[in-house]
Amino acid sequence: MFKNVIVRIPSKHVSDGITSANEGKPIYEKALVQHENYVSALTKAGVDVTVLKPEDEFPDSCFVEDVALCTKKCAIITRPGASSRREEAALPDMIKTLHHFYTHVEQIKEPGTIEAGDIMMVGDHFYIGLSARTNQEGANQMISILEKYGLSGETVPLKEVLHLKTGLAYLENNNLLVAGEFKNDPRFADFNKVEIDPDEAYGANCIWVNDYVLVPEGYPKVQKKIEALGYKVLIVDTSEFRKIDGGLSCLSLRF
Ligand code: CIR
Repeated sequence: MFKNVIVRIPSKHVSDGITSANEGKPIYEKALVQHENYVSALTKAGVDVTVLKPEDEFPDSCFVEDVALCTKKCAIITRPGASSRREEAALPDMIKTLHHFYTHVEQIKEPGTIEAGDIMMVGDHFYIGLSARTNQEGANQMISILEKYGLSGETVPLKEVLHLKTGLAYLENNNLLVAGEFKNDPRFADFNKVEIDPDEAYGANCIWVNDYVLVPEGYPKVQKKIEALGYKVLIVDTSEFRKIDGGLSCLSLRF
């Protein structure tokens, strides 16, 4: 069960977020409304949501998932690989909030880089994508920290997607949404794999929150597959975040 979630209100300059998508720029006012609806869906799923104030000078700062890993035992502040995002991990209100919830707060150090969108938690084990943002050194540091707390980790090289969780979502109960390059990855062979079609690949970025799964709006096949597993689905429109490569998981820390 998750009890707590941390989010950050989008920056006024969210339209300047890093992107590889060709879908135009996010509209700030619309992003704000979508973010409010996201918080409402999380609240409905029974978690307490801590809403951090906007940090206008960081266009991508609403994607708080990337700046920390929140485990059962400790929080780990990351060191983002994107240079424009590096200082997001040092924002004082985020650090203060993590210390409020955790006795143990660790930190990834130079030359390690890691963004926690590359980390998927499955119980006490953590899959860590090696991506353009997360390097081997960052993954090694993360695994050492996890092991210090009786947790474990392993790396997964990425070829196509931005972050590991762009193409994978663990929905608990051994259920794993898999898209694209992960469909035949032997590391995930023992999961109950729910394959996402290429035309709905973005829809693989869902989040499990207690009895609910939040699913992005506009992915009916993904929605049906998740409902067929017995989950209660909450649909959230993320169109503005999609324009800058963001999705449901990126917008929160859940623990
Ligand atoms: C970035 O490129 O860093 C942002 N525009 C999107 C971050 C998405 N975060 C995530 O997948 N965890």
